Amino acid sequence: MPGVERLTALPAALRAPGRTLVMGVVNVTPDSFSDGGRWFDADAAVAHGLELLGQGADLLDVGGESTRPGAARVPVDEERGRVLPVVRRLVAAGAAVSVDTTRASVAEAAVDAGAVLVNDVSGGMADPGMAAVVARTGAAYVAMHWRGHADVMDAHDRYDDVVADVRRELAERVVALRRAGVRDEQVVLDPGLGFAKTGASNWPLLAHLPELVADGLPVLVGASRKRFLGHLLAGADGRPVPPAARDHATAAVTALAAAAGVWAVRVHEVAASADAVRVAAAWRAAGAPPGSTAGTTTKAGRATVRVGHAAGRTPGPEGVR
Ligand code: PMM
Repeated sequence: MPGVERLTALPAALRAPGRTLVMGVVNVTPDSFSDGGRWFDADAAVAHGLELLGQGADLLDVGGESTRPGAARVPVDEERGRVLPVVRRLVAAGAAVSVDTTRASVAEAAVDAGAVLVNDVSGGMADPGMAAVVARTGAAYVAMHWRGHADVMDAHDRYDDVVADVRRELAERVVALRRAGVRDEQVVLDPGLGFAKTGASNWPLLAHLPELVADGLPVLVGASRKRFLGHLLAGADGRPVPPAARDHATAAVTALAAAAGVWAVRVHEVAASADAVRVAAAWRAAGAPPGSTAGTTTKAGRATVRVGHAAGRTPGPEGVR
């Protein structure tokens, strides 16, 4: 998992555990496409977060604004009121918490409340104050590839070469973040599956994950229950299967993304992905050179045994093109 050791903004356990991490989704929203409204109440959201931890989530991503295609924006006070109580309570319960927001003020308040990571699906483009907050707080930061808010994003699915274009636009975000004082040690990149990417644009990004990983910063992948999986699994009538029927396909993506060396996957259903990342770690370890200290991670102990070659490579920031 190249670059992960350098993610010093995160607690050590989330930096180089020898396997891909599983981020469990806690949507405190009435209208997310995948689980709309199920955890809208703060008590239900906290209980759900704790359940995901029990299933093996390494961190919990708390969000208060739906990014489903076509969604309207939520007023900032409403978003803050949704996420902060949940962040506080999950942090108090000992969880590593990330806040899924594009707003600098919400990110700052969540970090004050104990969040260790800001997950910004806009990569700093939605709020010009975001990069400064990330620089000032020193929190870890996911910069996702993004071209516009949910109400317009599908119209931005136009690429000459989706892999090259996404890598280039992410690299531009890294440059902007550096200019604002954000350190590379804080940054995780995400290709933004489903965001300004309908259907076919998502598959090349997955197939070429090793290139994004090799660019040198840790990578997060969020394929969970997304439309392109629904279309892939469509029956004879051509209708996409509903979000809740996409979890097995999500776990398959987790296994393949973990084999490609991503730092973390963001998923709604944690148990299958928690198994999948351990399968991938064992697989990678068995391919390590004979005589190396390759090992595997066990579910029972959540042991963090380093996985052979996964720990070896740490390209410099110049690797990020
Ligand atoms: N996808 C969603 C929300 N947040 N964050 C990151 N970093 N990457 C993603 O792919 C991503 C995200 C949309 O899914 P949801 O509405 O079910 O949370």
